[in-house]
Amino acid sequence: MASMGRVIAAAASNGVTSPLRLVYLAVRARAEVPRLILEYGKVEYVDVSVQQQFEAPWGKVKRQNMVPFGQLPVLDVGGGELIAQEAAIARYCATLVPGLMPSDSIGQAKCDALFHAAEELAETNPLVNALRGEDFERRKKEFFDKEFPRRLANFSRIIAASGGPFTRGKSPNYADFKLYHHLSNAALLEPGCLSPSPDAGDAMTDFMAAVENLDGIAAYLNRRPQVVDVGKRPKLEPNVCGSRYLEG
Ligand SMILES: N[C@@H](CCC(=O)N[C@@H](CS)C(=O)NCC(=O)O)C(=O)O
Repeated sequence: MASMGRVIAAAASNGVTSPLRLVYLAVRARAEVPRLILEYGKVEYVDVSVQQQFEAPWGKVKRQNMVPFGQLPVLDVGGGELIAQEAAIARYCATLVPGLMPSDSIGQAKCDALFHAAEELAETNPLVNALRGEDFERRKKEFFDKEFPRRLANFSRIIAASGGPFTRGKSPNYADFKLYHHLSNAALLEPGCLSPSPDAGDAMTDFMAAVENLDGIAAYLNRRPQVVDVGKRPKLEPNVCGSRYLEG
């Protein structure tokens, strides 16, 4: 990655120079990918709760259409201008980090395809953060029996064909953080699910290690809240949205 100083990511389009504000809930789900990208890029941002951003509870924010689609996360890129939808937020964040987004449109489309293919592993979000009891067990079994193996096989093949360790070869692209997030959720649910196998070889373990060793990522992973009591009463410990609160 080219620039390693901590960057105040002005939203280039509107010239605002305040740190980005990532607004989300205390779960390890749809804000995690933008967060990983910003941490890797050393882009200045703050994690804020709904109450901190809007000075109102979620119910009111949603009812009064204070966020574009009645959903979180949203990213305040300056002066209250909001970007919604995880994919759009992640893509925007990636444009702030040298090297994560190819400059040509075909390369960009290929990264987008990887991102959206990894979205097909998004069942890991509710499984890790929300589901409980029988519902958890049933959906977990369905996911690991029907969805996970074929999707993992595709990614293993793609990584191996690229020469690895990332999905497009030697350096990471923005979709790698999406894939990493869902695979690390999967490994929380089913330890060993990424282990080397005759089908997949060691592409996935190498991929995970390569992301974890990226500058900025290891420190963030050590610092972020842990998910506890998965499948029973899942929650983050400490129960904060993001990890910046832990610093001060
Ligand atoms: N397609 C959206 C999905 C966002 C989404 O489902 N957000 C959930 C939290 S993870 C939400 O806002 N739930 C609260 C609600 O709908 O009231 C994205 O990718 O950002």
